[in-house]
Amino acid sequence: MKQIVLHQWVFSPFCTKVRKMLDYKGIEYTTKNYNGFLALQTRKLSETGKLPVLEIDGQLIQDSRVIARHLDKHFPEKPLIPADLAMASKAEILQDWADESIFFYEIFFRVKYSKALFKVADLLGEGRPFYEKYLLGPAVGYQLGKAVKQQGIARYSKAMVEERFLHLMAQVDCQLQADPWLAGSDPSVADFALAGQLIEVVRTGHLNSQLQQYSHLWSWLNKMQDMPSSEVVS
Ligand SMILES: N[C@@H](CCC(=O)N[C@@H](CS)C(=O)NCC(=O)O)C(=O)O
Repeated sequence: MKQIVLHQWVFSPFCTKVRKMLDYKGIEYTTKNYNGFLALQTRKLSETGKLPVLEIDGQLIQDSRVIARHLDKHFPEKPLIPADLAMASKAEILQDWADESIFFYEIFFRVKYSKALFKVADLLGEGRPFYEKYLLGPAVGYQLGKAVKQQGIARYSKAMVEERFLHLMAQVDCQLQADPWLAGSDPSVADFALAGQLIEVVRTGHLNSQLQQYSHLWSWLNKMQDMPSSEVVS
């Protein structure tokens, strides 16, 4: 059997996306967390230093999209990219939207709500000497703040960003009223990419009561969250 290790941060939407894809396919894996100062070691895993990185029998694969394609090639059951070409293109376009646009809403909410930032600092400090979270928490907040400023979303007010985000979620709710999954009759990269982001927005917490009103979206997200895990915990 292949030895599969997911190098991750539990609060990274892209790492959640990969965990869920592995779970969906029923592929057994272990995880390695890079909390606290261990984050410095991610530079050795890939040229960007970003996570997730999936290690399969010693081979390191970076980027959740490349990982999805690799998984489909080597574990073809339950494809993440639909076989139907029209559905495959829809899935890939929605994946890109979730990864490159919704991601910035998710970061915005984290940065603008101090409770959300404290939650991330707590998760970042798990299993590490207590002072690491106090040193790294503000650094992460600063980096994320810089990212949303550069991308542009941080120039808008909280109220405006929330309204835009909820408007988009209403559109997704309409889609999910018509079809159970975002692209085709089964979960695809579109579902995993969006769920990865939204699970973190839900962790942030301040929009949960509004999100719950989108009943199709909310029950779809619950299905994604409740997917049985195939992680092997030693
Ligand atoms: N396109 C990448 C994005 C990965 C990504 O941005 N990961 C973030 C964590 S959410 C990261 O590693 N940030 C640390 C850094 O940029 O140094 C993917 O899909 O895997």
